[in-house]
Amino acid sequence: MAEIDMQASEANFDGLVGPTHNYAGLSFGNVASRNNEKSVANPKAAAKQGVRKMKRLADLGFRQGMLPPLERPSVKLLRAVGFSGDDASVIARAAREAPELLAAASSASAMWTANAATVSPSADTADARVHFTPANLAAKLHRAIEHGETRRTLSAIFADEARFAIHHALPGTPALGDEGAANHTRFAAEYGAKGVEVFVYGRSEYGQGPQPQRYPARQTLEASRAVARLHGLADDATVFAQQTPEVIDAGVFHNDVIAVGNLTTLFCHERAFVDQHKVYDELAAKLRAHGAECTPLEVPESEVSVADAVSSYLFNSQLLSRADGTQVLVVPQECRENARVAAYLDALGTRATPIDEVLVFDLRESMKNGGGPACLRLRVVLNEAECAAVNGGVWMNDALFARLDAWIERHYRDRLAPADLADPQLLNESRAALDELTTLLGLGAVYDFQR
Ligand code: SUG
Repeated sequence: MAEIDMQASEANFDGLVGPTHNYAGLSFGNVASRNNEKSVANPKAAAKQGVRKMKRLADLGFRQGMLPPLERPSVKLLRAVGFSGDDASVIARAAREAPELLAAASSASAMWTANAATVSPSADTADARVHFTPANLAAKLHRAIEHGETRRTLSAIFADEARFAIHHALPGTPALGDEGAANHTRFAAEYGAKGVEVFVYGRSEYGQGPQPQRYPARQTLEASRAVARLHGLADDATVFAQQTPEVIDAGVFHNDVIAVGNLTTLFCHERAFVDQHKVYDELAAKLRAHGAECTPLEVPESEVSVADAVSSYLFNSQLLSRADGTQVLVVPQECRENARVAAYLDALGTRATPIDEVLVFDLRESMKNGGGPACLRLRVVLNEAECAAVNGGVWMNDALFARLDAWIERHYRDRLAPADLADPQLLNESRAALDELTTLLGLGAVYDFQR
Protein backbone atom coordinates (compact mmCIF):
# COMPACT_ATOMS: atom_id res chain seq x y z
CA MET A 1 0.00 0.00 0.00
CA ALA A 2 2.67 2.50 1.10
CA GLU A 3 4.74 1.62 -1.93
CA ILE A 4 1.90 2.32 -4.33
CA ASP A 5 1.29 5.64 -2.62
CA MET A 6 4.91 6.70 -3.19
CA GLN A 7 4.19 6.59 -6.93
CA ALA A 8 2.39 9.91 -6.68
CA SER A 9 3.02 12.89 -8.90
CA GLU A 10 1.79 16.44 -9.15
CA ALA A 11 -0.90 17.29 -11.69
CA ASN A 12 -1.58 20.89 -12.63
CA PHE A 13 -5.16 21.86 -13.47
CA ASP A 14 -5.16 25.11 -15.39
CA GLY A 15 -8.23 27.26 -15.67
CA LEU A 16 -9.59 27.61 -19.17
CA VAL A 17 -10.18 31.32 -19.83
CA GLY A 18 -13.88 32.02 -20.30
CA PRO A 19 -15.53 33.89 -23.21
CA THR A 20 -16.15 37.02 -21.09
CA HIS A 21 -12.49 37.73 -20.22
CA ASN A 22 -12.25 41.50 -19.75
CA TYR A 23 -10.51 44.26 -17.82
CA ALA A 24 -12.86 45.79 -15.28
CA GLY A 25 -10.41 46.93 -12.62
CA LEU A 26 -12.20 44.89 -9.99
CA SER A 27 -9.29 44.00 -7.72
CA PHE A 28 -8.14 46.88 -5.53
CA GLY A 29 -4.70 45.86 -4.23
CA ASN A 30 -3.84 44.02 -7.46
CA VAL A 31 -1.74 46.57 -9.35
CA ALA A 32 -2.16 45.09 -12.85
CA SER A 33 -5.94 44.86 -12.51
CA ARG A 34 -6.15 48.55 -11.64
CA ASN A 35 -3.60 49.66 -14.26
CA ASN A 36 -5.47 47.98 -17.09
CA GLU A 37 -8.96 48.93 -16.00
CA LYS A 38 -11.27 49.52 -18.95
CA SER A 39 -8.76 48.56 -21.61
CA VAL A 40 -9.96 46.30 -24.42
CA ALA A 41 -9.47 42.58 -23.86
CA ASN A 42 -9.04 39.78 -26.36
CA PRO A 43 -10.77 36.69 -24.92
CA LYS A 44 -9.79 34.53 -27.88
CA ALA A 45 -6.10 35.33 -27.49
CA ALA A 46 -6.36 34.89 -23.72
CA ALA A 47 -7.88 31.43 -24.02
CA LYS A 48 -5.35 30.39 -26.66
CA GLN A 49 -2.40 31.59 -24.59
CA GLY A 50 -3.67 29.51 -21.67
CA VAL A 51 -4.32 26.40 -23.71
CA ARG A 52 -0.89 26.66 -25.37
CA LYS A 53 0.75 26.70 -21.94
CA MET A 54 -1.17 23.56 -20.96
CA LYS A 55 -0.24 21.83 -24.20
CA ARG A 56 3.44 22.68 -24.00
CA LEU A 57 3.71 21.46 -20.42
CA ALA A 58 1.83 18.28 -21.29
CA ASP A 59 4.21 17.76 -24.22
CA LEU A 60 7.14 18.07 -21.83
CA GLY A 61 5.75 15.16 -19.84
CA PHE A 62 4.05 17.03 -17.00
CA ARG A 63 0.66 15.80 -15.88
CA GLN A 64 -1.68 18.53 -17.08
CA GLY A 65 -5.40 18.88 -16.63
CA MET A 66 -7.84 21.71 -17.00
CA LEU A 67 -10.84 23.18 -15.21
CA PRO A 68 -13.68 24.65 -17.28
CA PRO A 69 -14.83 28.27 -16.99
CA LEU A 70 -17.90 29.24 -14.95
CA GLU A 71 -21.10 30.57 -16.49
CA ARG A 72 -20.71 34.32 -16.97
CA PRO A 73 -22.30 36.79 -16.83
CA SER A 74 -23.85 35.43 -13.66
CA VAL A 75 -27.52 36.28 -14.07
CA LYS A 76 -27.94 34.60 -10.70
CA LEU A 77 -25.89 37.37 -9.01
CA LEU A 78 -27.79 40.08 -10.86
CA ARG A 79 -31.13 38.58 -9.81
CA ALA A 80 -29.87 38.29 -6.22
CA VAL A 81 -29.26 42.06 -6.16
CA GLY A 82 -32.76 42.84 -7.39
CA PHE A 83 -32.76 42.89 -11.17
CA SER A 84 -35.68 40.98 -12.62
CA GLY A 85 -37.42 40.05 -15.85
CA ASP A 86 -36.05 37.79 -18.55
CA ASP A 87 -32.26 37.37 -18.75
CA ALA A 88 -31.84 40.07 -21.41
CA SER A 89 -33.82 42.58 -19.31
CA VAL A 90 -31.78 41.73 -16.22
CA ILE A 91 -28.57 42.48 -18.11
CA ALA A 92 -29.92 45.64 -19.73
CA ARG A 93 -31.11 47.04 -16.41
CA ALA A 94 -27.87 46.17 -14.64
CA ALA A 95 -25.89 47.82 -17.44
CA ARG A 96 -27.89 51.02 -16.98
CA GLU A 97 -28.25 51.14 -13.22
CA ALA A 98 -25.24 49.31 -11.81
CA PRO A 99 -22.51 48.72 -14.41
CA GLU A 100 -20.06 47.81 -11.64
CA LEU A 101 -22.29 44.91 -10.60
CA LEU A 102 -22.62 43.77 -14.20
CA ALA A 103 -18.81 43.84 -14.44
CA ALA A 104 -18.55 41.73 -11.27
CA ALA A 105 -21.11 39.31 -12.69
CA SER A 106 -19.19 39.09 -15.97
CA SER A 107 -15.61 38.48 -14.80
CA ALA A 108 -13.85 35.40 -16.13
CA SER A 109 -11.82 35.33 -12.90
CA ALA A 110 -12.33 31.60 -12.34
CA MET A 111 -9.47 31.15 -14.82
CA TRP A 112 -7.08 31.69 -11.88
CA THR A 113 -7.53 28.25 -10.45
CA ALA A 114 -4.81 28.76 -7.83
CA ASN A 115 -7.71 30.45 -6.06
CA ALA A 116 -10.24 27.70 -6.78
CA ALA A 117 -9.44 25.66 -3.69
CA THR A 118 -6.80 24.52 -1.23
CA VAL A 119 -5.79 20.94 -1.88
CA SER A 120 -4.11 18.48 0.49
CA PRO A 121 -2.74 15.21 -0.88
CA SER A 122 -3.86 11.93 0.64
CA ALA A 123 -0.39 11.34 2.12
CA ASP A 124 -0.99 14.29 4.48
CA THR A 125 -4.60 13.89 5.54
CA ALA A 126 -6.05 11.96 8.51
CA ASP A 127 -8.43 9.88 6.38
CA ALA A 128 -5.97 9.35 3.50
CA ARG A 129 -8.28 11.03 0.98
CA VAL A 130 -7.34 14.01 -1.17
CA HIS A 131 -9.07 17.02 0.41
CA PHE A 132 -10.32 20.11 -1.45
CA THR A 133 -11.75 23.22 0.17
CA PRO A 134 -13.09 25.66 -2.44
CA ALA A 135 -11.97 29.17 -1.49
CA ASN A 136 -14.71 31.59 -0.44
CA LEU A 137 -12.77 34.49 -2.04
CA ALA A 138 -14.77 36.74 0.26
CA ALA A 139 -12.57 39.78 -0.35
CA LYS A 140 -13.98 40.59 -3.81
CA LEU A 141 -17.57 40.31 -5.01
CA HIS A 142 -16.65 39.04 -8.48
CA ARG A 143 -14.66 36.23 -6.90
CA ALA A 144 -16.94 35.51 -3.95
CA ILE A 145 -19.53 34.18 -6.42
CA GLU A 146 -17.19 31.46 -7.71
CA HIS A 147 -17.06 28.81 -5.00
CA GLY A 148 -20.49 27.18 -5.38
CA GLU A 149 -19.98 26.54 -9.07
CA THR A 150 -16.33 25.65 -8.52
CA ARG A 151 -17.36 23.03 -5.99
CA ARG A 152 -19.76 21.52 -8.50
CA THR A 153 -17.03 21.33 -11.14
CA LEU A 154 -14.55 19.78 -8.71
CA SER A 155 -17.20 17.26 -7.63
CA ALA A 156 -17.76 16.30 -11.27
CA ILE A 157 -14.03 15.82 -11.93
CA PHE A 158 -13.01 14.30 -8.59
CA ALA A 159 -16.23 12.36 -8.12
CA ASP A 160 -14.99 9.28 -6.26
CA GLU A 161 -15.91 9.98 -2.65
CA ALA A 162 -13.79 7.12 -1.39
CA ARG A 163 -10.72 8.98 -2.64
CA PHE A 164 -11.69 12.65 -2.78
CA ALA A 165 -13.32 14.90 -0.15
CA ILE A 166 -14.74 18.13 -1.55
CA HIS A 167 -15.65 20.43 1.34
CA HIS A 168 -17.90 23.46 1.24
CA ALA A 169 -16.20 26.86 1.24
CA LEU A 170 -15.73 28.51 4.64
CA PRO A 171 -18.40 31.08 5.56
CA GLY A 172 -17.76 34.12 3.36
CA THR A 173 -17.04 36.77 5.93
CA PRO A 174 -13.95 38.94 6.60
CA ALA A 175 -12.87 36.85 9.61
CA LEU A 176 -12.59 33.78 7.38
CA GLY A 177 -11.35 35.27 4.09
CA ASP A 178 -9.79 32.38 2.16
CA GLU A 179 -7.99 32.63 -1.19
CA GLY A 180 -7.13 28.98 -1.67
CA ALA A 181 -3.91 27.47 -2.97
CA ALA A 182 -2.42 30.86 -3.87
CA ASN A 183 -1.60 31.08 -0.16
CA HIS A 184 -0.67 27.43 0.38
CA THR A 185 2.43 25.45 -0.53
CA ARG A 186 3.21 21.85 0.17
CA PHE A 187 6.72 20.55 0.73
CA ALA A 188 7.82 16.90 0.82
CA ALA A 189 10.74 14.62 0.03
CA GLU A 190 8.68 13.05 -2.74
CA TYR A 191 5.14 13.76 -3.88
CA GLY A 192 3.82 10.56 -2.33
CA ALA A 193 5.64 10.99 1.00
CA LYS A 194 4.09 12.71 4.01
CA GLY A 195 4.59 16.43 3.56
CA VAL A 196 4.54 19.74 5.39
CA GLU A 197 1.92 22.27 4.28
CA VAL A 198 2.68 25.96 4.63
CA PHE A 199 -0.33 28.27 4.94
CA VAL A 200 0.35 31.97 4.40
CA TYR A 201 -2.06 34.60 5.73
CA GLY A 202 -2.19 38.37 5.53
CA ARG A 203 -3.78 39.17 8.87
CA SER A 204 -5.43 37.66 11.90
CA GLU A 205 -9.00 38.63 12.76
CA TYR A 206 -8.75 37.87 16.48
CA GLY A 207 -5.03 37.82 17.17
CA GLN A 208 -2.70 40.77 17.45
CA GLY A 209 -0.16 41.50 14.80
CA PRO A 210 0.74 43.88 12.02
CA GLN A 211 -1.72 44.68 9.23
CA PRO A 212 -1.27 46.29 5.83
CA GLN A 213 -2.29 49.96 5.70
CA ARG A 214 -3.02 50.58 2.06
CA TYR A 215 -4.34 47.42 0.48
CA PRO A 216 -6.51 44.65 1.94
CA ALA A 217 -5.10 41.43 3.36
CA ARG A 218 -7.37 38.86 1.73
CA GLN A 219 -6.48 35.78 3.78
CA THR A 220 -6.83 35.39 7.54
CA LEU A 221 -4.96 33.10 9.90
CA GLU A 222 -8.34 31.86 11.12
CA ALA A 223 -9.27 30.74 7.59
CA SER A 224 -5.93 29.00 7.09
CA ARG A 225 -6.30 27.12 10.36
CA ALA A 226 -9.88 26.15 9.48
CA VAL A 227 -8.78 24.63 6.17
CA ALA A 228 -5.96 22.69 7.85
CA ARG A 229 -8.49 21.37 10.38
CA LEU A 230 -11.01 20.38 7.71
CA HIS A 231 -8.29 18.50 5.85
CA GLY A 232 -7.18 16.60 8.95
CA LEU A 233 -3.60 17.83 8.83
CA ALA A 234 -1.36 17.12 11.81
CA ASP A 235 0.25 19.96 13.78
CA ASP A 236 3.71 18.59 13.06
CA ALA A 237 2.94 18.85 9.34
CA THR A 238 1.68 22.44 9.09
CA VAL A 239 3.32 25.85 9.24
CA PHE A 240 1.34 29.12 9.45
CA ALA A 241 3.30 32.11 8.22
CA GLN A 242 2.29 35.75 7.96
CA GLN A 243 2.95 37.75 4.83
CA THR A 244 4.89 40.96 5.37
CA PRO A 245 2.23 43.73 5.52
CA GLU A 246 4.51 46.08 3.56
CA VAL A 247 4.62 43.72 0.59
CA ILE A 248 0.82 43.49 0.55
CA ASP A 249 0.84 47.29 0.42
CA ALA A 250 3.27 47.04 -2.51
CA GLY A 251 0.83 44.88 -4.51
CA VAL A 252 1.53 41.33 -3.29
CA PHE A 253 -2.13 40.41 -2.89
CA HIS A 254 -1.45 36.67 -2.72
CA ASN A 255 1.62 34.82 -1.42
CA ASP A 256 2.16 33.28 -4.85
CA VAL A 257 3.22 36.74 -6.09
CA ILE A 258 6.31 36.55 -3.83
CA ALA A 259 7.06 32.86 -3.19
CA VAL A 260 6.75 29.47 -4.84
CA GLY A 261 7.73 26.05 -3.57
CA ASN A 262 8.09 22.51 -4.82
CA LEU A 263 9.17 19.36 -2.95
CA THR A 264 12.10 20.62 -0.84
CA THR A 265 12.69 23.94 -2.62
CA LEU A 266 11.32 27.27 -1.43
CA PHE A 267 11.99 30.08 -3.93
CA CYS A 268 11.06 33.45 -2.46
CA HIS A 269 11.90 37.08 -1.99
CA GLU A 270 13.74 38.05 1.19
CA ARG A 271 10.78 40.18 2.28
CA ALA A 272 8.04 37.60 1.78
CA PHE A 273 7.28 36.71 5.42
CA VAL A 274 7.17 38.24 8.88
CA ASP A 275 10.06 36.63 10.86
CA GLN A 276 11.29 35.02 7.68
CA HIS A 277 14.08 33.01 9.30
CA LYS A 278 11.71 31.59 11.87
CA VAL A 279 9.52 30.41 8.99
CA TYR A 280 12.51 28.72 7.32
CA ASP A 281 13.55 27.11 10.60
CA GLU A 282 10.10 25.76 11.42
CA LEU A 283 9.65 24.41 7.90
CA ALA A 284 13.11 22.83 7.95
CA ALA A 285 12.57 21.22 11.35
CA LYS A 286 9.17 19.80 10.44
CA LEU A 287 10.39 18.54 7.09
CA ARG A 288 13.45 16.97 8.70
CA ALA A 289 11.14 14.98 10.96
CA HIS A 290 9.71 13.50 7.74
CA GLY A 291 13.19 12.82 6.38
CA ALA A 292 13.58 15.77 4.00
CA GLU A 293 15.98 18.71 3.92
CA CYS A 294 14.58 22.06 2.83
CA THR A 295 16.50 24.36 0.48
CA PRO A 296 15.38 27.99 0.56
CA LEU A 297 16.47 30.00 -2.46
CA GLU A 298 16.04 33.56 -1.27
CA VAL A 299 16.22 36.50 -3.64
CA PRO A 300 17.59 39.70 -2.07
CA GLU A 301 16.01 43.12 -2.54
CA SER A 302 19.37 44.31 -3.90
CA GLU A 303 18.99 42.00 -6.92
CA VAL A 304 15.23 42.02 -7.45
CA SER A 305 13.07 44.55 -5.60
CA VAL A 306 9.55 43.82 -4.42
CA ALA A 307 8.37 46.25 -7.13
CA ASP A 308 10.27 44.20 -9.75
CA ALA A 309 8.66 41.05 -8.41
CA VAL A 310 5.20 42.61 -8.65
CA SER A 311 5.64 43.94 -12.19
CA SER A 312 7.45 40.88 -13.61
CA TYR A 313 5.73 38.10 -11.60
CA LEU A 314 9.06 36.32 -11.14
CA PHE A 315 7.69 34.36 -8.18
CA ASN A 316 4.33 33.70 -9.80
CA SER A 317 6.14 30.97 -11.58
CA GLN A 318 5.58 27.26 -11.57
CA LEU A 319 8.40 25.17 -10.19
CA LEU A 320 8.00 21.74 -11.74
CA SER A 321 9.94 18.52 -11.22
CA ARG A 322 10.98 16.44 -14.16
CA ALA A 323 11.09 12.65 -13.88
CA ASP A 324 14.90 12.85 -13.53
CA GLY A 325 14.54 15.13 -10.49
CA THR A 326 15.67 18.36 -12.16
CA GLN A 327 13.45 21.40 -11.75
CA VAL A 328 12.00 23.74 -14.34
CA LEU A 329 10.83 27.28 -13.59
CA VAL A 330 7.90 28.42 -15.75
CA VAL A 331 7.84 32.22 -15.95
CA PRO A 332 5.82 34.83 -17.87
CA GLN A 333 7.60 36.79 -20.59
CA GLU A 334 7.35 39.94 -18.46
CA CYS A 335 10.33 38.45 -16.57
CA ARG A 336 12.47 38.82 -19.70
CA GLU A 337 11.32 42.41 -20.13
CA ASN A 338 12.51 43.53 -16.70
CA ALA A 339 16.33 43.97 -16.89
CA ARG A 340 17.02 43.04 -13.25
CA VAL A 341 14.78 40.00 -13.30
CA ALA A 342 16.22 38.88 -16.65
CA ALA A 343 19.74 39.26 -15.22
CA TYR A 344 18.74 37.24 -12.16
CA LEU A 345 17.33 34.45 -14.31
CA ASP A 346 20.41 34.45 -16.56
CA ALA A 347 22.64 34.18 -13.51
CA LEU A 348 20.75 31.12 -12.25
CA GLY A 349 22.64 28.98 -14.75
CA THR A 350 25.99 30.03 -13.27
CA ARG A 351 24.98 29.53 -9.63
CA ALA A 352 24.41 26.35 -7.71
CA THR A 353 20.63 26.50 -7.35
CA PRO A 354 17.88 23.89 -7.41
CA ILE A 355 16.47 25.48 -10.61
CA ASP A 356 17.86 23.80 -13.71
CA GLU A 357 15.93 25.41 -16.54
CA VAL A 358 13.68 28.40 -17.19
CA LEU A 359 10.73 28.23 -19.60
CA VAL A 360 9.12 31.47 -20.78
CA PHE A 361 5.44 31.83 -21.73
CA ASP A 362 3.33 34.58 -23.30
CA LEU A 363 0.36 34.98 -20.97
CA ARG A 364 -0.12 38.67 -21.62
CA GLU A 365 -3.91 38.73 -21.50
CA SER A 366 -4.07 37.08 -18.08
CA MET A 367 -1.06 39.02 -16.78
CA LYS A 368 -2.86 42.29 -17.46
CA ASN A 369 -5.34 41.22 -14.78
CA GLY A 370 -2.58 40.15 -12.39
CA GLY A 371 -2.66 36.46 -13.25
CA GLY A 372 0.65 34.73 -14.07
CA PRO A 373 1.57 31.07 -14.69
CA ALA A 374 1.07 30.08 -11.05
CA CYS A 375 -2.30 31.85 -10.75
CA LEU A 376 -3.58 29.87 -13.69
CA ARG A 377 -3.02 26.46 -12.14
CA LEU A 378 -4.29 24.35 -9.27
CA ARG A 379 -1.84 21.72 -8.08
CA VAL A 380 -3.24 18.32 -7.16
CA VAL A 381 -0.86 15.62 -6.02
CA LEU A 382 -2.31 12.24 -6.99
CA ASN A 383 -1.14 8.67 -6.65
CA GLU A 384 -1.79 6.28 -9.52
CA ALA A 385 -5.12 5.02 -8.21
CA GLU A 386 -6.36 8.57 -7.58
CA CYS A 387 -5.19 9.65 -10.97
CA ALA A 388 -7.15 6.83 -12.56
CA ALA A 389 -10.26 7.98 -10.65
CA VAL A 390 -10.18 11.48 -12.17
CA ASN A 391 -12.74 12.16 -14.92
CA GLY A 392 -10.43 11.52 -17.87
CA GLY A 393 -11.89 14.13 -20.24
CA VAL A 394 -9.97 16.97 -18.61
CA TRP A 395 -6.41 15.70 -19.22
CA MET A 396 -4.55 17.73 -21.81
CA ASN A 397 -3.28 15.84 -24.82
CA ASP A 398 -3.00 16.37 -28.59
CA ALA A 399 -6.63 15.46 -29.23
CA LEU A 400 -8.06 17.71 -26.50
CA PHE A 401 -5.81 20.55 -27.58
CA ALA A 402 -7.02 20.35 -31.16
CA ARG A 403 -10.65 20.22 -30.08
CA LEU A 404 -10.28 23.13 -27.65
CA ASP A 405 -8.40 25.24 -30.15
CA ALA A 406 -11.18 24.82 -32.72
CA TRP A 407 -13.82 25.41 -30.05
CA ILE A 408 -12.17 28.68 -28.98
CA GLU A 409 -11.87 29.72 -32.61
CA ARG A 410 -15.59 29.13 -33.12
CA HIS A 411 -16.97 30.68 -29.95
CA TYR A 412 -14.70 33.45 -28.68
CA ARG A 413 -14.61 37.13 -29.57
CA ASP A 414 -11.26 38.74 -30.26
CA ARG A 415 -12.32 42.01 -28.72
CA LEU A 416 -14.23 42.77 -25.56
CA ALA A 417 -14.50 46.35 -24.32
CA PRO A 418 -16.27 47.36 -21.07
CA ALA A 419 -19.33 48.59 -23.01
CA ASP A 420 -19.70 45.15 -24.61
CA LEU A 421 -20.70 43.66 -21.25
CA ALA A 422 -24.11 45.28 -21.81
CA ASP A 423 -24.65 43.14 -24.89
CA PRO A 424 -27.20 40.42 -23.98
CA GLN A 425 -25.88 38.34 -26.85
CA LEU A 426 -22.70 37.72 -24.83
CA LEU A 427 -24.68 35.54 -22.40
CA ASN A 428 -26.09 33.43 -25.24
CA GLU A 429 -22.67 33.06 -26.84
CA SER A 430 -21.14 32.08 -23.54
CA ARG A 431 -23.83 29.49 -22.81
CA ALA A 432 -23.58 27.99 -26.28
CA ALA A 433 -19.82 27.67 -25.85
CA LEU A 434 -20.03 26.12 -22.37
CA ASP A 435 -22.79 23.72 -23.37
CA GLU A 436 -20.58 22.35 -26.12
CA LEU A 437 -17.59 22.29 -23.79
CA THR A 438 -19.22 19.98 -21.25
CA THR A 439 -19.87 17.49 -24.04
CA LEU A 440 -16.32 17.89 -25.30
CA LEU A 441 -14.96 17.15 -21.81
CA GLY A 442 -17.51 14.45 -20.98
CA LEU A 443 -18.54 16.29 -17.84
CA GLY A 444 -22.31 16.09 -17.89
CA ALA A 445 -24.53 18.99 -16.86
CA VAL A 446 -22.46 21.17 -14.52
CA TYR A 447 -23.97 24.54 -15.35
CA ASP A 448 -27.27 25.93 -13.99
CA PHE A 449 -28.53 26.69 -17.49
CA GLN A 450 -28.14 23.01 -18.37
CA ARG A 451 -30.21 21.77 -15.44
O1 SUG B 1 -8.14 37.93 -7.72
N1 SUG B 1 -7.61 39.41 -10.85
C1 SUG B 1 -7.40 38.30 -9.95
C2 SUG B 1 -6.01 37.71 -10.14
C3 SUG B 1 -5.82 36.45 -9.36
C4 SUG B 1 -4.41 36.01 -9.35
N2 SUG B 1 -4.27 34.79 -8.67
C5 SUG B 1 -3.21 34.43 -7.92
N3 SUG B 1 -2.31 35.28 -7.53
N4 SUG B 1 -3.15 33.22 -7.55
C6 SUG B 1 -7.60 38.72 -8.49
O2 SUG B 1 -7.19 39.85 -8.15
C7 SUG B 1 -8.95 41.13 -11.95
C8 SUG B 1 -10.26 41.20 -12.68
C9 SUG B 1 -10.54 42.53 -13.29
O3 SUG B 1 -10.05 43.54 -12.76
O4 SUG B 1 -11.27 42.59 -14.31
C10 SUG B 1 -8.82 39.93 -11.04
O5 SUG B 1 -9.81 39.46 -10.53
